[in-house]
Amino acid sequence: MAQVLLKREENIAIIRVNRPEALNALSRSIIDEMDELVEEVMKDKEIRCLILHSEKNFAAGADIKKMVECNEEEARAFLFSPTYNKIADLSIPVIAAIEGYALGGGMELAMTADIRIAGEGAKMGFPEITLGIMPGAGGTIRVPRIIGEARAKELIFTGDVITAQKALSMGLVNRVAEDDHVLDEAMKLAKKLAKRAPIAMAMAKKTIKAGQEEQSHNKGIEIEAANWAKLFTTQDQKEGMRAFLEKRKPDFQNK
Ligand code: CO8
Repeated sequence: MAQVLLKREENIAIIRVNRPEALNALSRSIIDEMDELVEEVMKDKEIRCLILHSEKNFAAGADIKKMVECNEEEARAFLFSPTYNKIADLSIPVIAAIEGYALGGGMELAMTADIRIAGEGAKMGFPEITLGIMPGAGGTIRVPRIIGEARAKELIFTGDVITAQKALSMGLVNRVAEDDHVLDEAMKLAKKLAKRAPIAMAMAKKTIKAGQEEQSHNKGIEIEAANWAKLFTTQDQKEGMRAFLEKRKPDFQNK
């Protein structure tokens, strides 16, 4: 059974994670499947807009069960950034339609989109710090760029999970919609964008990115990947993730 689905509605594509039993937590194999679908979208010149949307929960982060016993090298290999960068670099506009939980690596996926629409009941954040790690899929670079350094630090340092309204006030999402209408809102916007001049759209997207200093972004991604994986040499990472899986509070020892 496919863990990631690609749906087409006229010239709009929708990519969906399909792992409801784990709130769409993202594993290596899910990201590999997603990568193939993103490649398909890239090749299909008819597609004018991509929507990232999963039923009920956008994604409750990277799979903690798969990461808990990782060493530094394995954590390095777990990286999602190449696929996330591919999505962010698509020449067509990308909209994230966020329902339910969008946490950690799930929220980092939403940050690859150009525009985010959240349902009223969505819960978003970067809880990595509560697990003894930090964001590792572009979050340390994209979040400060999108909402500013101080707000990004507050979210990443506290690990707080915030409401859609709070996310809107921080600029983390563009709009809030009724829970049942998130995808409709995203489709409405996608249809509007699909009517705009595609070459100008691609050029505008590329130019905005260039203005955000591409080189330092790539350097940032490299540093993030190395430091993220280094955290898997700490006892606190094991404690944080084991505590989550054992459903208890972590006891961090600064080791
Ligand atoms: N990984 C694995 N399993 C998960 C995850 C996850 N991230 N989130 C939820 N699940 C599983 C639960 O273990 C549970 O499974 P089971 O029924 O087998 O026990 C099932 O989904 C349902 O979850 P809950 O029973 O916990 O549901 P609740 O409604 O009580 O709670 C929460 C929902 C609050 C979302 C809770 O599940 C939670 O806190 N999940 C973890 C959220 C989190 O910490 N996410 C960040 C993970 S770390 C990360 O994303 C790092 C990103 C770095 C990216 C770079 C990668 C290379």
